[in-house]
Amino acid sequence: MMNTFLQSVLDAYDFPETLLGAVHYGQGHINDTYCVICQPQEGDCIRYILQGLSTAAFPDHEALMANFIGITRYLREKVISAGGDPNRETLSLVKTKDGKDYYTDHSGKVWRLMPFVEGTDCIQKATPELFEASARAFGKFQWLLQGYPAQTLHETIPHFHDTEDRLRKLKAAIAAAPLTKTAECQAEIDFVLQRESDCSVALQAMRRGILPLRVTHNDTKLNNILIDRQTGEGICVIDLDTTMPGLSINDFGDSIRFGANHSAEDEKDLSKVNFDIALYEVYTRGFLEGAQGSLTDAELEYLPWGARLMTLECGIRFLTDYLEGNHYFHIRYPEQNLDRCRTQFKLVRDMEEQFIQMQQIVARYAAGS
Ligand code: ADP
Ligand code: GN1
Ligand code: MG
Repeated sequence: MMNTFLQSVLDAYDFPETLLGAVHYGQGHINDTYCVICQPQEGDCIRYILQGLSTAAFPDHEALMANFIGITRYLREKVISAGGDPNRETLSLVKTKDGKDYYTDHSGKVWRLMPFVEGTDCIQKATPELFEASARAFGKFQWLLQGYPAQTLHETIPHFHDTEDRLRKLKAAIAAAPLTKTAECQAEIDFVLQRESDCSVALQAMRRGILPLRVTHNDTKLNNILIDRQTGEGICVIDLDTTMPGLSINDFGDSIRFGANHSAEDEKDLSKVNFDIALYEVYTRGFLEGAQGSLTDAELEYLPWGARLMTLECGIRFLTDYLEGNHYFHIRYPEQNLDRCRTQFKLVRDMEEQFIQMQQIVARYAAGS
């Protein structure tokens, strides 16, 4: 049985096939994602992804969808001219009955419908081969968007990877939270306060003109890429909602944060949470291959900082959300954001200890690229 609000969203679309139903889908933390299943008269069922955009995360849905349309159109052309399959190698939208790109429900929430990219896997943990494939795809994504008119992109979440601002927001959350809650998180709060100056490393380099702004994805988790089941290549980069001007080192870094370890993001047993430098190495190799020489020497030099900073920043964000009552990230239980924060800080510690090796690895592959 489909609930009535979902039915009313689906009523906005014309499905040529018989609509069987819609089920919750995927492991994203932000949008409300459903898989819609339809049965044609003959042949296999046809699937779609239906997403209700998060109102907590995205203040301006129109701007977000304008970015989505611009980027996917651009990528489509690039894929076609490279002889690829545009229906598998980039996302697209299904129009509503009245010809619109998305549907706005009575509460103002925006919904979009996309063809499901079939024959792919979306994974949470990778083998070294698949991790390297995802790195090639994210590196290539950045390379493909080099010529995109960045000035036409909207900033869908202001200050998204502004780590200094994330720190300020954490401090405000600490000040506003009940004492019992801040006491519970004292070790994590101290961890951040000892690293205040780190929060400025990439931003200062950007302000000084050392690191260039590029069109970047900004949310390069392994589960934001679809891997072709036949070839094992990262075929389609998804979750384009934060694609906007940013730093290349953050795209590199966020993938390392999520993928260069063997535990879940919310693992409670921290003895299982360990940064895996061998995975870091294969990712570095793949990312540089995908970026095809487009990174400057300074960007290469700062890549290891990207990993440390994205991991620290993400931990700060989980902690802030926990202190503020979990209004941003989807959770399954009340302490999940605190558990997530703790894994991030454990990984930061590991990266700090192995930072010289991380720099040496980048230098080795940069010299070979
Ligand atoms: P969130 O912002 O909540 O992470 P995503 O856009 O990443 O939302 O979508 C959540 C999940 O839905 C993805 O991790 C993936 O499993 C799945 N997904 C999204 N779009 C598609 C698609 N077009 N085809 C197949 N799976 C998809
Ligand atoms: C969110 O949307 P999703 O689940 O792919 C978040 C990222 C965080 C990540 C942590 C728009 O990613 O910034 O790094 O959770 N996305 C947004 O897992 O805030
Ligand atoms: Mg996602």
